[in-house]
Amino acid sequence: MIRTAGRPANRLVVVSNRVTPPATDSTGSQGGLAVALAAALRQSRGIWFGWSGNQTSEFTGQLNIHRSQGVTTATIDLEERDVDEYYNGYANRTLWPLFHYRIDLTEYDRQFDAGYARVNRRFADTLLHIIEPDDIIWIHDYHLIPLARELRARGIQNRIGFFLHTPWPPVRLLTTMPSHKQLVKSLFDYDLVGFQTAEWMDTFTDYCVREGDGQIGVDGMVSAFGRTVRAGAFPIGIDADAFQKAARSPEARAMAKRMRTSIAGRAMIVGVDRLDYSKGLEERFIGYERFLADNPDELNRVFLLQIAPPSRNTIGSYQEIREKLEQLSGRINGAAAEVDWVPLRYVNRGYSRRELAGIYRSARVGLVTPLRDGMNLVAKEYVAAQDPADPGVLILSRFAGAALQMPEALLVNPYSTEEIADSIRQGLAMDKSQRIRRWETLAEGVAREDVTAWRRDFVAALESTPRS
Ligand code: ADQ
Repeated sequence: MIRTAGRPANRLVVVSNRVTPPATDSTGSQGGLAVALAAALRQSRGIWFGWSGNQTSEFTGQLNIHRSQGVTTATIDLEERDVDEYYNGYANRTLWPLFHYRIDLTEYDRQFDAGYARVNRRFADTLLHIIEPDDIIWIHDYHLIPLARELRARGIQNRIGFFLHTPWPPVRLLTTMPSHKQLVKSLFDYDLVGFQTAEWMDTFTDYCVREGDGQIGVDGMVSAFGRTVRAGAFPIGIDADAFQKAARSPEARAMAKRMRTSIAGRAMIVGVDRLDYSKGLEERFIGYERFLADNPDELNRVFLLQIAPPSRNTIGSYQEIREKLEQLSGRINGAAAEVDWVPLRYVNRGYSRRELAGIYRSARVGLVTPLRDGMNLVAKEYVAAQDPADPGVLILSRFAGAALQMPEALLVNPYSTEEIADSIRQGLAMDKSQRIRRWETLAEGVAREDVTAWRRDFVAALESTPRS
């Protein structure tokens, strides 16, 4: 329950594109946002509103309310056209690649714009029936940037905050989008706009100064387009306590035992990612291939387990990355495998959080090398799951938001095949005392800057933001 200065907390209304009730949290197909929000909501008296994931032939706006494992959810179904134009279109073919610096994959289409605006209106129309005067409204991610504007147009006066889970792109990339000003202006209908890191916040304020004739004031106040909003950095964390407990659970132990048998005295390197081009999987495979070529003595003594459940697989760029990875894994295994050893185990399915914790704990190296990532929760989960007496080594991309909080990891440039190969060798060779020293600092940070701190800091900042 959120409490500020001894008075009862206001109710928290969390809004995100997809709502995944915690009971279904076993397949791993949900991303970091869903995992973090379920944890944040369990700790507060609140309600989580968004799309159910179901499609209907016609939008009805009917609300489905559920309560599961301490979290109340309110969902709506979307029309097939909404899913095409808003979700698969504007959100995942325009904003996602653009916000991850991939203008080569970014598609601009007016139908997508129209679908995005329509779904944001539909969200606002339905939310009106839920919002009470003292509620605090917290809207998440790039799918719902204009939602505050729509709510304000319907007379909602509540405090409304927005948190972006992805990076914010540099001005020169963002301005390739035809409707960039309209999109950014709509952020000024929030009271508070949160980013994962100071770096993404700086690129946002840079845009405001250059394109919106803006000025930066004290305490994160940004004025542009004749309006003012407060901006801040709120690095998201994991539910570290729960994850450590998960790592000691019977399911995790059983998985660790199963892994020990299958590892058979070798060293395991692990990667766990949604199958997404932003995660640098292709570059990671090539870096690992290079490591094997540079270190023939390691053949048959090490293997990489890459777990990558497919996501967004109706989109062409996701089908392409999947095909590339299948080819690459075939090439790596074809070149080096022996009758009793394959260098790369490539697994396209999800695991429960407890199983995942057991897998992380069994790995000597955690390989987390996104090309660009808002934060990256896998890096934090890997650290939280380690055995304090014999922890593994985290290799982390310097382009993940998490790198700013985790300098004790081996930081790498994920575009450099040599750096990936060298860091794998360094990670495998690191002696126990150095592993423990680095891990202790990392684990302390993961525990301190956890999901509770993230929620508490964001909500406190939202509550204390002056109203204009
Ligand atoms: P994602 O891009 O989804 O999240 P990430 O932060 O790594 O990326 O979170 C992935 C989550 O999915 C982790 O909790 C992980 O355990 C889980 N997961 C992945 N593969 C799995 C599998 N095979 N089985 C089970 N679980 C699996 C977005 C942003 C990130 C940001 C988060 C939270 O892109 O930058 O860190 O939101 O803000």
